[in-house]
Amino acid sequence: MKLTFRWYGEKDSIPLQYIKQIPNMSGVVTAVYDVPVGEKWSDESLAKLKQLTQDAGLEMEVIESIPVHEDIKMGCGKRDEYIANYCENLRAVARHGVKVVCYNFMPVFDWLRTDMYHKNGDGSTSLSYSYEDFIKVDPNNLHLPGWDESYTPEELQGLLKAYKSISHEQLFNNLIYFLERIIPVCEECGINMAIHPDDPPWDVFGLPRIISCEDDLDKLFNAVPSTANGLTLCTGSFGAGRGNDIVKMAAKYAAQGRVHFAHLRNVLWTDDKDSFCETGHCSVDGSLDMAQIVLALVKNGFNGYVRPDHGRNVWGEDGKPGYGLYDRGLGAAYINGLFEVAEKLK
Ligand code: DNO
Repeated sequence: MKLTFRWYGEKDSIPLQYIKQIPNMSGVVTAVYDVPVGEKWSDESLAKLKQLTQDAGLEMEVIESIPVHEDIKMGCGKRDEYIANYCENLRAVARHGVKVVCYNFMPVFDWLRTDMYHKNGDGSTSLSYSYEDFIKVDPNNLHLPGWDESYTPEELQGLLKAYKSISHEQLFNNLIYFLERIIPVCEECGINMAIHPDDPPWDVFGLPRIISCEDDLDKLFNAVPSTANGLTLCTGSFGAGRGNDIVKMAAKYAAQGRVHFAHLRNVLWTDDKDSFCETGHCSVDGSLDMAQIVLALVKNGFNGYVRPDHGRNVWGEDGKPGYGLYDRGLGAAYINGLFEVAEKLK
């Protein structure tokens, strides 16, 4: 595996040098952040990112994400133009040595939580999702932690209304339409696409979600068989869905050569509904067996990119929720240990 770390570009408060100091760190996972969704990324922006990471002794082989415009997801408006731009972006990142592109196909919202600063008993804070808090949210008057500034209230209501007429099947067909056009470009320029699962893995506010479980993945891979059509195995996202057997999924999709990227983190199920809280990475802290997941990956030939995912805020750090330095650093150390043992003993 290649251990990586998410880095939000020059605006990230974590210096590249600190990332490089994490044992066995190979590179960063990053993106061009100052271009509106759907537009083209310039070679200059990519060259600059590449230069900065290279100067710090790090690689830039994974992009997370090239976001997908809502017109593509809804199958309307300027979708073909946005797909053409997407293809250009794939060619551009490939020219800068990128091998994997992580993306998602979740309507309107990407991840969703009800609290970004959930206070844990030990004084650390983490992202959490409470079923009780979620059902109190009024979809007509949405205020969501982390999303409040992404859309104006009118834009948000417009999007929610537009999606009312889009079924799961239509959304899936729109994903396939998109993949059928971009995967040949990926094959030509040596990129693997790694779709990120729905987080959490169920419909929210009546919005359809289509990458939530094993059946969804089977359907996706059957429709577009190229292995360039692959997966980001995000253990925390799938793991919030209690019906998902992550160890089985890790083994199955690694064996198919479809796991191009793994986000490794743990979650703790906190009630008998859907609620969960993000924890430290270790198995003992949450509901997922991280060692069995890593073993399943390694035994089935996984040799892709890995990153620690959301960390808590610990040791007084006031980091970007989920993306501080300390707890992700601890996660990285733990991931190194799991892989070393799995690879030696497999
Ligand atoms: C959350 C991330 C996601 C991920 C996107 C990929 O912290 O894992 O936002 O980057 O879903 O497109």
